[in-house]
This record gives sequence, structure tokens and C-alpha cells, in this order.
Amino acid sequence: MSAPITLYQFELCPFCHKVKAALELEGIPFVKVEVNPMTKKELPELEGNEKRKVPVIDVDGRLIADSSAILAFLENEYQAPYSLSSRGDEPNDTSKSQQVEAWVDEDLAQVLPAVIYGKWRDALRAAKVVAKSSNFGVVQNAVVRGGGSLIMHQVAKKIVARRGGENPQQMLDDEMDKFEQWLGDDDFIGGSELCIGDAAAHGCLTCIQDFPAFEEIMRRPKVQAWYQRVQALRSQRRAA
Ligand SMILES: N[C@@H](CCC(=O)N[C@@H](CS)C(=O)NCC(=O)O)C(=O)O
Repeated sequence: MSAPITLYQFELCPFCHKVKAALELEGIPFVKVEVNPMTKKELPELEGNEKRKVPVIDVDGRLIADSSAILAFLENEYQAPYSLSSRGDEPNDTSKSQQVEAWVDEDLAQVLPAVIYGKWRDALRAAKVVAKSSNFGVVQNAVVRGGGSLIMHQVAKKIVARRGGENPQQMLDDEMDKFEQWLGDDDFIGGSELCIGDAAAHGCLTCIQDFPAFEEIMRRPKVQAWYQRVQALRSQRRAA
């Protein structure tokens, strides 16, 4: 059996959570390496990742960056115990899955930081979560807590400005309206079986589970039922 996959990540990165959701839903064992957001010294050098972004996975020495490329690799090239492509008689709606994954990358993953880091108190709390889940040493942890919250707050302000200067909570409500429409009365995004779109959206939302915005999203009964359905599969399939 090959070595577990290594996932280089930031604890509060929605794209990293997207990869974690897929790994768990596919039953693939993995270990996490928390990357210091200020130095990124843990992150291996990788061609085409000039900006040195996470997530990156290491599969037996092969490095892959970008959450969508990683999910495609896991689905197409990795022999995972479970698949996120339809295997049933009733084919899942692949185009909808792709549409939802693109929405997660371009909209949901952009709007969530604006909501959770928009207020100073939340930005500080987020930076504490990152520092707590890491082992960078006393000084670096303090730098991450202080500097991290400053950067996150700036990032949030930029996102809001770029997206038209609306109220972040309103932006999130609009995005979740879209998601609810895609879901309709189905169990999963593509119909009766899980797809990559479910993994992407579930992972992205898991990223903010400790923040008030998450409770707000879970007030939508259909979204909550879907979230719990996917969560149950994640827990059941997660590799030991
Ligand atoms: N398209 C990439 C986006 C990854 C991304 O933006 N990662 C952020 C963290 S959420 C990052 O590593 N930023 C570090 C930087 O830009 O210096 C993906 O889907 O993986």
C-alpha cells in the first residue's frame, strides 16, 4: 500500500477544506501539514505555483497544486475506495457538478472570507484558530495571530470592494439562494448520488463551521439537511 497523501494547507483556507472533504468522501488516508501563512516555509517548491498557494498534495513524491486539479486527479488517476462520479443507472448531472465547483471557487470561497474576516473581532478569532492548530513555535504563533488577522481583515475589505461594495452578509445570502436552487429537492447536487460539486460546497462550508455565519446558513432547512447528509458520508467513509 502506498504512503498516505500529504496535504499542505492553511487551517482556514476554503480551498484546502474542499480537498479535505473530497479525500474523506473518497476514503483516502491523508496527513495534514499546516503551512505558516507568513513564511510558507513548509510548502515544497512546485512549478506553476509561483505564488506558493495552498492546497498542495504530495502523492508518493508527485506534487499537485490547485484544489480543482487535485479533485480531478483524485477522481481520475487515484484508485480511491469511493468515487465522486456517478456509477449508478441514473447518471448524475455532471455539468451541474462542474458548475457548482466553479461557483465554489469563484464565488462562495471568495465571499466567505469577507464574512468571517470582515469584523475585527472575527478576524482576530480566525487568526487564533490558525495559530492554535499549528506548531510554529511561540514567536511565530504570535506573529501569525497578530499579522494574520491584519492580513485577513485587509483581504476581506478588498473582496468586498471588488465585488461591488455590498454588505458581506447580503452577498452570502445571495450566494446561498443560488445553492438552494441548484439543490432543489434532490439529496445531492447532481441528483441521487454524491458528486464533486457536493464535496466542493461541503468542504467550503466546513471551513467556517466555528463562525456565526455558519449558523446563519444552517437556518435554511434544505441546506442543513444536505449538509448533514454529506457529513454522515464523510464520517462513515473517512479513512482511519
Ligand atoms: N485556485 C486555487 C486557489 C488557492 C488559494 O487562493 N489559496 C490561498 C489560501 S485560501 C493561498 O494560498 N494564498 C497564499 C498567497 O496568495 O500568498 C485553488 O483552488 O486551490
